Amino acid sequence: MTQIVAPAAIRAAFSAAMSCMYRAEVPLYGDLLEIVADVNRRVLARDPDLDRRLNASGEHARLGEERHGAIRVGTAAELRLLARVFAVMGMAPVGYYDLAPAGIPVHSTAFRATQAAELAASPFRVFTSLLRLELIADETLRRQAAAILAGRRIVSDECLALVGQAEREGGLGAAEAERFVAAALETFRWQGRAIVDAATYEALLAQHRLVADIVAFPGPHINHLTPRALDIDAAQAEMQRRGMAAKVSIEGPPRRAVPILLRQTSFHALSESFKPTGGGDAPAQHTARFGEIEQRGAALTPAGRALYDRCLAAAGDDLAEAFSAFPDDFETLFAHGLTYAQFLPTGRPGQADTIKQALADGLITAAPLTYEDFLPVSAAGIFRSNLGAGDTADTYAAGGSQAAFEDALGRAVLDPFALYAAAQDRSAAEALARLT
Ligand code: OOG
Ligand code: NI
Repeated sequence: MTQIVAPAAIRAAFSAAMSCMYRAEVPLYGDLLEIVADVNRRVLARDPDLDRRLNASGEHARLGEERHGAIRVGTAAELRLLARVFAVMGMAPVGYYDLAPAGIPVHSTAFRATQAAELAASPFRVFTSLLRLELIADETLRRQAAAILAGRRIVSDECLALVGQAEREGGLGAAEAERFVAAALETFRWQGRAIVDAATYEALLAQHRLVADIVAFPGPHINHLTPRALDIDAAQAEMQRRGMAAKVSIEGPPRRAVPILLRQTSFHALSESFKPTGGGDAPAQHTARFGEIEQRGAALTPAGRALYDRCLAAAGDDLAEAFSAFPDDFETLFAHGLTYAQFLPTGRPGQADTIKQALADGLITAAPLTYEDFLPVSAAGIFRSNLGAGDTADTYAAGGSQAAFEDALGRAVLDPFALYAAAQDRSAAEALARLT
C-alpha cells in the first residue's frame, strides 16, 4: 500500500505551481508578489503584537504562500468536474455569490479548505463562477454558445483518471500527486488560442465580454492570482509609485484599527493576443487577465455582516464616516457579537472551566478570526475593473439563486458562518485544554 499524500500538501504544491505559471504568463504578478512581501516584512517589523498573533494562529507561516485565484466555467458539467478536481486537494465549495445584480451574468462559490489547521497548512482559494447562459438575450447565439461549450473538454484524460483514482482509493501516492498537480495545472493555462473563429468571438464579445471570455477559449484560464498584504494602502501606494495602472479606490471597508472582512484592489486587464480558429486572420486581442492584491481582516458574525452591509449602503463619498457606527476595537467587536474570535493561551499558568472565566482571569486572549471568503460587492467591482468601459451592463432582472447553483454543482455549498462558528468553538476547546 503506497503512502497517501495529505490533501493539504497537494493543495500547497498546486498553489505554488499556479503561482509559478501565472508569474510567467503575467510578469506584473511577480512585481505584486515583491511589493506585498516587502510591505508584509515592514508591517511585521513595526507591529510585534501582530507578528506574535500571526505566529500563534499559524498564519505567519502561510502568509508568503497565501493567494486566491479566480476562474469561470461555462456549464454545470464543468463546475462538477472542477469540484472533483478541487476535492482531491481538500477544497470544498463555500458560500454563494450572485453577481446578476451587478450586471454580470454569473453566479459563484469559493473552493477552499475549511478547517483551521488545513487553512494554516495552505489557505489557497479559488473563486469559481458559473456562466448563466440563460441570460444571453440572443437565442441563436445562446444555442451556439451551448453547443461550443458542450464540445470542449477542460480536464485532460490523465487528470480525470487521477481524480477517479483519488476518489476510489481515498487519496494519491507521491508520484500520482505530482502527476495530478502537473495535469490539473493545464486546465487553467492561458493557451493563446480560441476554439471559435474571429466572427464568433466578436459576436460573443458583443453579447458580454465575460461571455466571450468563458465560451471562446479551450478552458477556464486563471484570470488573476492575488497575494495577501498586511497593509493594502501601503501596497497600493507602492503600485502607484511604480507606475502600475492600479485602480484608484480600494473595494470593501475603509482602513481601520481592527481590519474587518476583506479589502481589495486590482490593476487593469492586460491585452493578450490569441489565434482564432479558421486561420488566415492576424492574431486577435483579448483582455481577460489582471492583477489584484488584498488585505484580510476579522470574520464577521451574521449581526456584524448586517451592520457592515448597512454601513456600506449608507456610504456616500465618505466611507470612513459611514463606518463610524462600526466599533473599532476588538474587545467591543467581540463583546457585541459582531466578530468571531480565536483563543490563544497567554502562557500564564492557571485553570478555567469556561472561556469567559479564562478570559477574565487573563489566561487566554481573544483575537480576530481571519475572514477566509469573498464579498459580492467587491467581487462585482473586481469583475468590472476587468471589463472595458461600456461593458457595465444594467443589472439582470433575473437574479441567480443558490438552489439553482447547487443544482448545477450537484451538492450544497457550505455555509461560511457555520464554518467560522465551528472554528471559534474548536479554538476555545483547544485553548482550554492547553491550560492545565
Ligand atoms: C472573479 C472576481 C471575484 C474577488 O477577489 O472578489 C474575485 C472574476 O473576475 O472571475 O476574484
Ligand atoms: Ni480576486
